[in-house]
Amino acid sequence: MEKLIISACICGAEVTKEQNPAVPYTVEEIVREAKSAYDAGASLIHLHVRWDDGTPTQDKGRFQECIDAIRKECPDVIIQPSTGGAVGMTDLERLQSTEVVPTPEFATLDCGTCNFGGDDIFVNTDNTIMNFAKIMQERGIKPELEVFDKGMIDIALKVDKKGLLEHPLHFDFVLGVQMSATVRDLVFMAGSIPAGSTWTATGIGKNAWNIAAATIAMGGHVRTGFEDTLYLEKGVLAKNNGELIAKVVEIAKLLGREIANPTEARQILGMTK
Ligand code: KMH
Ligand code: ZN
Repeated sequence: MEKLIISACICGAEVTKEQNPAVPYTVEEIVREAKSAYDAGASLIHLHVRWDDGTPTQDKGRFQECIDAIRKECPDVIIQPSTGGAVGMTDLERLQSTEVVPTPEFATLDCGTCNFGGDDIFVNTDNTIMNFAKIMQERGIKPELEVFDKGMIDIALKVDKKGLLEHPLHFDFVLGVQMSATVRDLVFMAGSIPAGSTWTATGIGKNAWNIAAATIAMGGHVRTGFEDTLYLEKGVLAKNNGELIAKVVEIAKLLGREIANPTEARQILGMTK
C-alpha cells in the first residue's frame, strides 16, 4: 500500500484557547505547533492564521509571516494555506492566503455551502468555487478539494468538467460537520471519486479515530489537528498537535502502513513536475 500522508490542521479558525489552551494564536505558537506536528510525522501543514487575540484572519502579511517562520523550522514540509478562512469572510479576504511569496504549492478549495452549527453557514456558491478554481489554476496552485458531503464531490466534478482542475484530483473528506462520520460514509465517499484520484479524510471531534483507522486500512491519507479535534481520547485534551499526529502514526504502525515524508507526499499527490 502507498505510504501514508498525514496532514496536520494545527489551528483552524473556530477553536479557542478556552477549549484547549494549546490552540495557537501568535506566530510563535503557530510555529511551535507546526514543528510539533512535523516532528511527529506530518508531511503537510493545513494552515489557518490568527491575530494575537485569537481572531481568525486571512491577512496576506500575517500568512507571509507565519509561512516564513514555519519554513525556517520545517524546511521541506508542504504548507497548504486555507482559502476557506472563517465563516462570514468575503471571497477577496479569503483569497489573500494564495498571494504570499513564493506562491503556495497547495491550497484548499471548498466545494460547497455547509451548515456550521447554530446559525453559521459557510458559504461557497458555484461562482465562488469556479472563481477560486480559476485563480488557483492561473497561479499554479494545486487545490485540495474540501468536501463536507457527497454533493460537494459532484460540484467538484462540475468544476473539473469546465477544465479548471489538473489531474490527479485530490479530495479531503471532512466528515462529522454536515455529513455523519461512519465507516459506511467513508466507504461511500471514497467510492464516489474518479479513479486515479487521491484522498485524505478527517473525522471531526469524537469521530477522529474511527475515521483515521478506517482510512489507513483503506489506503487513504489522514488529516488531524486542533482544527478537527482537541482531544487525544475521551476527556484527555491533547497537549500539542504532535500528540495527535503521533497517535495516527501509532495506528498506522499497528496496521503496517509506512509514513510518507514530504518528498514522498509530493510524489503521491502528483506535485512533482
Ligand atoms: N473554517 C471553515 C469555515 C478550509 O480550510 O478551506 C473553513 C475551513 C475550510 O476550515
Ligand atoms: Zn481549514
